[in-house]
Amino acid sequence: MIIKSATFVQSATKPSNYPPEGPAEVAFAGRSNVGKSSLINVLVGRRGLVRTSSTPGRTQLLNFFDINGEFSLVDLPGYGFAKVPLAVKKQWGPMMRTYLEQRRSLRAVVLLFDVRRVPREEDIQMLDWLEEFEIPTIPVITKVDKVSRNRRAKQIEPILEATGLPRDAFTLFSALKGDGRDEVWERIEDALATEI
Ligand SMILES: Nc1nc2c(ncn2[C@@H]2O[C@H](COP(=O)(O)OP(=O)(O)O)[C@@H](O)[C@H]2O)c(=O)[nH]1
Ligand SMILES: [Mg+2]
Repeated sequence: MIIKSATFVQSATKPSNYPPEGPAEVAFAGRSNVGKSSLINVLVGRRGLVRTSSTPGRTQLLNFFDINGEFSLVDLPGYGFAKVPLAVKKQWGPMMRTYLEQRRSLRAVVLLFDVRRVPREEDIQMLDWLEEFEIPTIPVITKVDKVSRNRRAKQIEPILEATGLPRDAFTLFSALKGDGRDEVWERIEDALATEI
């Protein structure tokens, strides 16, 4: 993928604020701090395009980015951030479900798992919704640089167990080292090219 332009379009919480339906879209989901924004920045090769480690308030929005004027990437609100007020936490489920159910341009969701963490309820909830709405899923295990190569197989066992997905469903990724970048792009390009 050659990136000619990557620009922030707008933030939204509800469909009336989404950009108009049109270009094919791929969204990124996962708990707060799992590395969604870092993954997007590495993919497009723009370190500052998406704010990383931003305040919880800002992360509770859908952030739409235009790439090459050809397709969109969407940074979805994270979950599991301790400092988010309860009222905001309660909005996460409906906000996510609404987007997944209504967004016709959506071609796939990249779902991120931290190599060091056991998946939580919301991760499984996301997988269930993606299945319910028949949205192709690209599961990615991030921060693999935090675990030595010979411990990785053991380390990801709880993720395989909790998700019920086979090892080869996952792409291993590191924003720090760039591992997995090409593989994630390939999977995104396949999804963008597929009519659903
Ligand atoms: N070592 C390492 N740190 C990462 C990686 N991806 C993200 N991080 C760090 O994890 C923190 C959260 O990342 P961010 O992209 O903001 O997560 P988000 O909340 O899911 O968007 C930041 O401090 C990142 O620098 C990775 O692959 N390896
Ligand atoms: Mg983020």
